[in-house]
Amino acid sequence: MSPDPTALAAAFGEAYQRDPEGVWHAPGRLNLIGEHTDYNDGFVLPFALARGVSVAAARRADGLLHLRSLQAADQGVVVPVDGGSLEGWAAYPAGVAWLLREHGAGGASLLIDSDLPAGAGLSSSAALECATALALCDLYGIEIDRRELALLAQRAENEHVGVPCGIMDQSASLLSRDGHALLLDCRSGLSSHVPFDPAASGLTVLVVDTRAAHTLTAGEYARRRAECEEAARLLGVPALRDVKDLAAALGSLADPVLRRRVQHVVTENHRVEAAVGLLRAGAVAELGSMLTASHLSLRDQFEVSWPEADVAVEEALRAGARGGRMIGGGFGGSAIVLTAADRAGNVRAAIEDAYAARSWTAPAIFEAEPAAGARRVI
Ligand code: GAF
Repeated sequence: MSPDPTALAAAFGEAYQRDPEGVWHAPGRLNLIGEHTDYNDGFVLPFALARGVSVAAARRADGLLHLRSLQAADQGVVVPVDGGSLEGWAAYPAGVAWLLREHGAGGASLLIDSDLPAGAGLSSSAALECATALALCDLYGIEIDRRELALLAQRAENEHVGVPCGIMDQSASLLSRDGHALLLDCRSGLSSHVPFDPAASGLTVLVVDTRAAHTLTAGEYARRRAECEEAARLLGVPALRDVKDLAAALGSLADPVLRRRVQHVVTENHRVEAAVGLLRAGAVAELGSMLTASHLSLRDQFEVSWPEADVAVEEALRAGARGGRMIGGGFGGSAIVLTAADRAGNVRAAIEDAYAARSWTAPAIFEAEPAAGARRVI
């Protein structure tokens, strides 16, 4: 999947009465493991989805940025490329354009299309930032390596949207490779591609959009970040990634909340390491218990899970899945389940039945395979 680039180019023609100079696509991401570790200088293991955000674009000579989206009910916005402030969806592409101005980007008309559900915790925001960034770099001949571009997109979200997100989502969108998960060291920025082909092992990854919409602007994400920073300060380390002796660290912290946060981050980094070992050894099915351990830690220690995710994981396990967990920032969004392919139908039905029995909105469940990172498509 992914939005049809030819249809998007045609829609651009109608919207702006001219042809676009190109169409760029950036995928959403699914994080296999390594949650709430990125802003602790730790490790993450996401992969790119086939779904994402596409941007048709053309330069403008008048120094303006015209932003329209096929998903937005509004008529779009027009802002100077020199800077400004915006709210809502347009702040993401505008923030990127404003930062790229320093590198030589000028005005542009953009038409955006997406096949990622917004608020599902699949990084539609990062995909929008990254597709915009690639489009403007190509249009204006700006050469920035993708690691730097990920940092710029993250900065756009931090400074112009006000979300203190880490570097995982933008990195996954820009650096991922088809058939691989991306192992990223969020401190050094070094990354490697780890082969991940669940189908070859008779397995399927199900994404369960729990339809409980999350929003990172809600204070809890920022609060978790602040708690982690406070714990690192009390422990005398630059970041929680540097905690080497977990028992000693837990023993020295008086606050039970901070102890739980540290416990999650330190063990989650270990789980990423272990997961990479399993993938490299071809033991993909064994990943399941690692996912479930991550979920329990996110639920009980980091306290960011939500009832629909807990039920999805519990029901999936009851129906024979290998493992599952919530993904993303938490408090809504999606969960993932790793299951034998021939059990996927049962797992899916078990989750749907459990939601129906609670009169919850039906979940949207789809299969995911590691797809390619952001690229020009026309
Ligand atoms: C969100 C953030 F944007 C990421 O940077 C990361 O912190 C994630 O939550 C939690 O792992 O997706």
